[in-house]
Amino acid sequence: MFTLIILSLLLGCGKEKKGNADNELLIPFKLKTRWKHDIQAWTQGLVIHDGLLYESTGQKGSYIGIVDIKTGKAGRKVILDDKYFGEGITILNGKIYQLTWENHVGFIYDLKTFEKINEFPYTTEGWGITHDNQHLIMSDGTEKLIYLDTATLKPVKTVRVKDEGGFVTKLNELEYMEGYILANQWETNRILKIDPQSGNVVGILDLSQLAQEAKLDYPQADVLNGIAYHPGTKLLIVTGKFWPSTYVLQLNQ
Ligand SMILES: [Ca+2]
Repeated sequence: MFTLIILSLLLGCGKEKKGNADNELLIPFKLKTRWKHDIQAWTQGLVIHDGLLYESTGQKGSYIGIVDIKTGKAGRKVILDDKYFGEGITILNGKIYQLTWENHVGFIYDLKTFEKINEFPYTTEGWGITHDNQHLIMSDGTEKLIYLDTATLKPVKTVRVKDEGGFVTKLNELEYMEGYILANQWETNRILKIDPQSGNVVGILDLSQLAQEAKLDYPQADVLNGIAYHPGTKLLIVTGKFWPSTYVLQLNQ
């Protein structure tokens, strides 16, 4: 009996501690405005570059497009062949890098012309991608952030993301923000702020309210996905798969 009591106390304490730790990490934010989002867009990646919003999508007819924030529709597009399932994108040195999910190949496009200029292989699945100006950084659905050399496009380093409960898996869409990496954890309403030196989760953005609103506005709205950071205004732009809105947030951190 005594053992049971001790055990339940220990378990209870552990649970409470984890909950409090999560609360301490919560990043407060203010919703600045809403933009339209295409309810047919199965969002995989989101990027702001030179004042333009780029979105990549998955499923059949996966594309990369420049989004008109008044309509949510992508105007100029590059559409993948149906055998490819598109995933995240990032823009570096005049090029767009795009991952595919289970095809083990990434594509590189000229940013101005949208013409495909190269491909690169990888052995893992492809999920999210961003960069820190030195390396491309990709996720593969596990706890790993895989750093790629921009010249060889080969992995040079792996950071494993963890919180006090252990490794944090299902890292999906990524965004680099002021020395940290933001990662949406697939099938949750959370965006994690990660210290890339240690792999530690140092902040949590809980976007449950936005996900609820998206579902109320459009019941077919799926999971949170899509993070873009605008360094000039320090605003964060987020959306989700089939969400009717894209949200512009100011983080208080
Ligand atoms: Ca992104």
